[in-house]
Amino acid sequence: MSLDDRIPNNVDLSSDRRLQKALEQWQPKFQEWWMDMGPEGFQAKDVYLRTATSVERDGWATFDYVKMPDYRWGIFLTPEEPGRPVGFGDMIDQPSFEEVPGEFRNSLRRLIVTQGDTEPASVEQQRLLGQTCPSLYDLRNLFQVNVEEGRHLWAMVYLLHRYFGRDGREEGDELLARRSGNADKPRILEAFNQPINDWLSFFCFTMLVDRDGKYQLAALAESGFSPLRRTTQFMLTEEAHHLFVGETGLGRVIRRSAQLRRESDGQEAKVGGIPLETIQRYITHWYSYALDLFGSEISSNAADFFSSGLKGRYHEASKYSEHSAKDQFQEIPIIENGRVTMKQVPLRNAMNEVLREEYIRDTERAVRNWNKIIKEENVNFEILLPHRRFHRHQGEYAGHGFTFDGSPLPDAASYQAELAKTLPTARDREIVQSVMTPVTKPGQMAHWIAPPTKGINDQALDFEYVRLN
Ligand code: BYC
Ligand code: FE
Ligand code: FE
Repeated sequence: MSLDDRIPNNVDLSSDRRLQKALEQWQPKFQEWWMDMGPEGFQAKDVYLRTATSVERDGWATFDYVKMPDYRWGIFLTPEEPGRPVGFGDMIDQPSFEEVPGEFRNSLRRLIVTQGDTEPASVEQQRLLGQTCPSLYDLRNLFQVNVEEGRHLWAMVYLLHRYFGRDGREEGDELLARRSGNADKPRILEAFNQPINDWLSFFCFTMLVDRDGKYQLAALAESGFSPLRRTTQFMLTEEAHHLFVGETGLGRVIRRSAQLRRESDGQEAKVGGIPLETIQRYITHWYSYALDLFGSEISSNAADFFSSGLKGRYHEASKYSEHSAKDQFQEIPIIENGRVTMKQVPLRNAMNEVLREEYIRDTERAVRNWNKIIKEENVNFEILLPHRRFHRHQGEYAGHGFTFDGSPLPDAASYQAELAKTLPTARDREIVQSVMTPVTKPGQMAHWIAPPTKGINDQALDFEYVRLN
């Protein structure tokens, strides 16, 4: 571990002067981007942050007050696994790739760039949220997520610089040039161009979109390209907290809304809460965009990624016994003449759908837990996930109208009516905005959200997680 180098790392950066120099030239550009596009209004504040300082399973992070621009963004790979072969696809059992195989160069670069692009995008999307934080605890979690997404960008830029030479360096610069939501230079994937203007959206995003990140990273953590495998494995350690923030954040909003609904006879908006129906519509919005992130149900890209050993299935090594996925098929419902029809697809071409299914199961688990919370509060309401066909912009179902439950709709007008009922309305957004007033006294919580069950790193709930003075 070289923690005191200009760029903290465990990749022996100082032994490769050219690479070190190239990354040290990228570093000030990253810093400049962080000052421009990172959390607005809090760059000079002390934040109680964890910093990755080791890749051991226990004790990999150090907690302390840090000003965000001084955060030690580093390059950390999990330890080498000598002798671990490619685990799936056509190159199965051959030695893992330590350099980029020429024939896979383009697909690999595309995977790394797509992954890398999401990291700064999310920081851009979240940059104004500090100004309306529901508590110092939540404010700190927002910033923790933001600095770690910055580190994930570093992880991808390291791969680009180290393994892709000049075009890798150009891609590294492009990652700082695209902007979330910008019409001329948008981020690559659509969920990362959607605005996040309030904390309900933030919790939906970290619950549902960071969770796509978990599954994509896990698929890349099976990669036969060893540096990609090792870097994504370590990213997943940090990612767990992002998912915790999202899942418990939504759970806390749901609990508070249920309490206020009971106390106000179903008038939670009148007593400063967010109606459960509004929460439902926000979840519906973000879930449908998150499903798009898995790509087309039938994808030759996905088949290529799998064949070449670059991107596996979720827990490929531990969960499956057969790793070629050859001569196997998956039934995918497709749309033909306005009807849902089953189509047999080679399993390799269905890998996006296979990963999406893991994601859906995991999300359904979280929804069951939220519904338990609502029950505990003695309120009669159920959060539902829309059908996977509903409101999709990518893949087989894009361009077709479906109900929330997934039934085909005959025309554009009926689809528009369905969307008007199921997606956030102007009134929903108004209600949510109306409760977004900052709460910044240690230990205090905004009225619309229940407190968390415990603090960060065993600190008390009224710990000063961010020093604002
Ligand atoms: N929006 O065969 P298809 C995270 C494009 S999140 C816009 O369906 P493929 C994080 C696609 O690029 C995890 N465009 O797609 C979370 C292709 O374009 P081209 C991010 C889309 O390649 C929160 C065309 O449509 N990581 O880490 O099989 C905070 C048709 O392609 C979208 C990864 O995504 C979309 N939603 O699968 C911070 C992993 N979907 O080439 C961070 C790396 C597809 O025709 N990426 N397109 O111009 C991949 O594995 C694949 O690229 C995808 C798409 C799964 C995304
Ligand atoms: Fe990330
Ligand atoms: Fe994340």
